[in-house]
Order: sequence, then C-alpha cells, then structure tokens
Amino acid sequence: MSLQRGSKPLGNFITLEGGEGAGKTTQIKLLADGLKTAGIDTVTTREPGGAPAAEVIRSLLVEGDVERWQPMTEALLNYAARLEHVRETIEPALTDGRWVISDRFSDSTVAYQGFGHDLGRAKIERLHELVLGSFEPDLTFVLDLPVDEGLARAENRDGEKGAKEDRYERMSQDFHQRLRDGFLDIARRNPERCAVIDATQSPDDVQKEIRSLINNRLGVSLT
Ligand code: Z5A
Repeated sequence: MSLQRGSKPLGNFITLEGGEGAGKTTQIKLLADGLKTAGIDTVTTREPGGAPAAEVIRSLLVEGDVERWQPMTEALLNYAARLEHVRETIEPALTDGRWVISDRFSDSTVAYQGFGHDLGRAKIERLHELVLGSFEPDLTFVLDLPVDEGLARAENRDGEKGAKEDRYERMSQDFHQRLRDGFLDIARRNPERCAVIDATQSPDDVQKEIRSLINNRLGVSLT
C-alpha cells in the first residue's frame, strides 16, 4: 500500500482471488465473522464494483455477449471501476483504521485479461502503475481448484447470484485453464503478498488455513 500513515494505524487490505466458483464469497463471509469476533472493524467489498460508479461499470463487464469487448477495453473498464473503488471505498476505510476484504482486485485483471485474453502481464502492470501507482493489497489469498470443479460449483450456485452475471462462465475451458495458470504465476512471483490455498478442501478447512496465515502474517489472533 502507499497511503500516508497518519495518527491512526492503517487497516489491512486483504484480497481473495481465484477462478469461477473457487469459494471467495463463502470465505469472505466466514472471515468477516471471525474479524468481527476479534473486534476488528471490517469492510467487505467486491470487484468489479464496490463503489456506486464502479457498480455501474460492473454490469457492462459481467453481462451480455461473450465477445462484447476488446480485451484491452475490458482491462480499461476494470481499471476505471477500480480507481473509483479505491478512492471512494478502500482508501477511506483503511485511513480510518478499518480492514478491507475485497472479493477480487488487480490480480484478476492480470489473470483474466492478461492471461485469459492473452494481453500479457506486462501491459496490465503498466496500466496498474499508471492508475494506482504502487497501491496493492497487504495479503492475497489465491483459492485454487481444478477448472472442471470450479465451473460445476458455479453452475450449481447460479440461482444464488444475479441471473444475468454469467458472461465469464460462458467463456471456453481453455480460457479458464489459462486464468488458473495466471493466478498461480502471480502467486509464484509475489510470495510475500500471496498465499495459494487448496480450495478443494471443505469450507471450514479453507477458512482455518486463511485465519492461520492472517495470524502469522498480520500479527493478530483470530481463532
Ligand atoms: N473480472 C475480470 O475479468 N477482470 C477483473 O479485473 C475483475 C473481474 C476484477 C465477476 O466476478 C467476473 O469479473 C469474474 C471475473 C471478471 N468472472 N466471473 N464469473 P465475480 O467474483 O462476481 O464472479 P465469480 O468468480 O464467479 O465469483 P462467485 O460467483 O462469487 O464465486 P466464488 O465467490 O468464488 O464462490 P462462492 O460463491 O463462494 O461459491 C460457489 C459455490 O460453491 C456456492 O454454491 C458455494 O456454496 C460452493 N462452495 C464454496 N466453497 C466450497 C467448498 N469449499 N466446497 C464445496 N462447495 C463450495
């Protein structure tokens, strides 16, 4: 992160990443409960979205034809939404000393547009530097599971989320394999920030691993 440290301690910024149906939403709910029990004031949010203008951009990205956008247009729309999200939601909360947990952040652009749509990692990194400088999460969990399993889970839970929000689920199996490889590459390149979690485990076991890593890396005592 590159925020100025004022008189109050800054909150921590945690992101959850992964392919379709990896279990991010499930884990964020469990984690938010754990942080609340520990007395840590927390904001949960998501991308694309997480601020009023960013939610408007979200619907352009997650609905409609698979071929709706050029890959670079998708990357630019995600960064337009992200700038609003960071300035309107994330930075104010962190400056207040609250923790922020986001369902996806910039690693999703590297994985989906960089790897999935073949734009490449370097272009997305340049875009990130242009829009957000060195701002990045304190800790990122990459929930990893085989593509087939994730897509099957996503299909089963379609009734639980917006019926129209299936644009990425309709992309090819190869696309989903490239983005799984992309997330694992990101984690390999950023070992201090990222931890890969085996998302085929039960939700409770995934959560135990997440809390243990938060305790070790951020110096708190979640049970
Ligand atoms: N996107 C992009 O291309 N570029 C970007 O820069 C950004 C995003 C930021 C919107 O994301 C899309 O935008 C996304 C990438 C693209 N692609 N898609 N789709 P999204 O986060 O809204 O959509 P999503 O990835 O599909 O997330 P999701 O639907 O919210 O899935 P999830 O949060 O990872 O999983 P879940 O809802 O917690 O669980 C799915 C189901 O599995 C559900 O029925 C659970 O009960 C079940 N589940 C969860 N955990 C387990 C375990 N451990 N075992 C068994 N079953 C489980």
